Amino acid sequence: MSIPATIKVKPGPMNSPDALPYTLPLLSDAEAITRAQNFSEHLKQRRTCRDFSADPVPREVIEAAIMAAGSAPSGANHQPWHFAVIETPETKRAIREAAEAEERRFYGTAGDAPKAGAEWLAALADLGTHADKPFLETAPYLIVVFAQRKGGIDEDGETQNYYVNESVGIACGMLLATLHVAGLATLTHTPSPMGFLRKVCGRPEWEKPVMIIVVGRPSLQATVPAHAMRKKPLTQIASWL
Ligand code: IYR
Repeated sequence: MSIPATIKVKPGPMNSPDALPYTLPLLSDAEAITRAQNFSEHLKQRRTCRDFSADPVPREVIEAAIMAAGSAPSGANHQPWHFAVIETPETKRAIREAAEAEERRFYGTAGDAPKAGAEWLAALADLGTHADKPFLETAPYLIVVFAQRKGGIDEDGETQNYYVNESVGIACGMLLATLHVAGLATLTHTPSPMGFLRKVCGRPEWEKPVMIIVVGRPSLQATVPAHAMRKKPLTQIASWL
């Protein structure tokens, strides 16, 4: 394959005075299609995993995935996220205990009526989830994702942030994609409510915990619910106008 030419874009009048040229490799249509299809096929193999092995994974993979997440687009480029990486057994245990206590209230296995409505519980029946979350202790890493309501780019805790949910959502997608490319299994876990994570991770009150991303290798017994394999076709998720 020949080395792709590059397009150089001249800083134009719409750009800031210190704008830098933006270049991308110029791919043939065939190459662009192949790359997009291959990447799509690869990403489609990602499954949510709920049964992790205790095998360690390299810290460098986690670091690279967080750097990928940190390169996500964000409102005013304020990068309104923080990733707390949990690796010690004590902190994992603290998170598991607090999360399971909330989940027992959610599923109604704590004695009281479930906090989740009947429709929600019925929707989860397809996935077979329940209040026990052993993976929070088994998996080698938990990444707790925080959204910063304020902080700006210099994290002074004062400046307003913008499109925080959207920005953090995109960053989480890039984190998951990078971990998948590295051959690791992930689970987006959202105990509700999850305010306890702020305290466990020592984060300030203006940060909102968004999710726990559990990272590791699937256990040898790991399975995927058939329901999770059902993905909507292109015709259902896209329209062309
Ligand atoms: N947080 C609970 C419930 C749960 C909710 C949704 I929506 C899911 O897609 C999966 C689980 C739990 O983790 O079990």
